[in-house]
Amino acid sequence: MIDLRKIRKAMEKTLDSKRYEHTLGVEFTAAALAMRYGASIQKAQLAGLLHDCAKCMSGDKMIAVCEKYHVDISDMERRNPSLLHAKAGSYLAKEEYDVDDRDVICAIWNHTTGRPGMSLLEKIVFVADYIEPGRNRAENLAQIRTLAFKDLDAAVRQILEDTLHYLETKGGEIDPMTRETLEYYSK
Ligand code: DGI
Ligand code: FE
Ligand code: FE
Repeated sequence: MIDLRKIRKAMEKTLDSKRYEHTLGVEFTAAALAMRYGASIQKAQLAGLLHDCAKCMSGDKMIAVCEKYHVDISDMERRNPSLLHAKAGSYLAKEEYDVDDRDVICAIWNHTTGRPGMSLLEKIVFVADYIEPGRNRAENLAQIRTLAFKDLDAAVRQILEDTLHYLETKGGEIDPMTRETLEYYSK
C-alpha cells in the first residue's frame, strides 16, 4: 500500500502553497465522502492528494507530459492546456508516484470535466474538488456542500450546471466532455 505521508510530502514540494492546501482539503473531503458512501477511504485520500499533481506545471510542460505518454490532445485542449493537468496528472500518478489502482488513476483523469457514468470514487473526487473547505468563490457552495452528503449524483449535476454557467458568462471555451457529463447526469 502506498504511503500517504510520502505522497503528501511530494505534493508539498511540487505544488505552490495554495494548491497544496487545496490538495489537503480535497484529501480529507474525499475521505469524508468515502465514509458516507462506503467507498475505500484510502483510495479517496490517495486520489485526492494526487488529483492536481500536474497543476503547477506550465501549459507547455503539460503538453509535453501528455505527448510523452501518447495521450491524444484535442485542438480544444491545445487552446486551453490547463485542462490537461488532469490527464497529465493521471500519468504522473502512475509513472512517478507508482499508483497502480485503475480507479484512482481514472478519478484523477476525469476530475475536471467528469465523464458519463463515473465510478463512485470518480464522483467523490469530482465533488470533493469543488466543495473542499478552502473553496469560497463558486455560487451555491453551501447548498452543494449539504447536497453532496445527501445525494452525490445530484451534487455532480449541480456542479456541472454551475461550472457551465460560469464558463458561459466568462466566455470560456467548453470541453465537449463537460457537456456530455451534464447530459448524462441530467437524465
Ligand atoms: O484544478 P482545480 O482548480 O482544483 O479544479 P478543476 O480541475 O475542476 O479545474 C477547475 C477549472 O476548470 C475551472 O476554472 C473550470 C474549468 N473547467 C471545467 N470544465 C471546463 C473548464 N474549463 C474549460 N475551458 N472548459 C471546460 O469544459
Ligand atoms: Fe484540477
Ligand atoms: Fe483540484
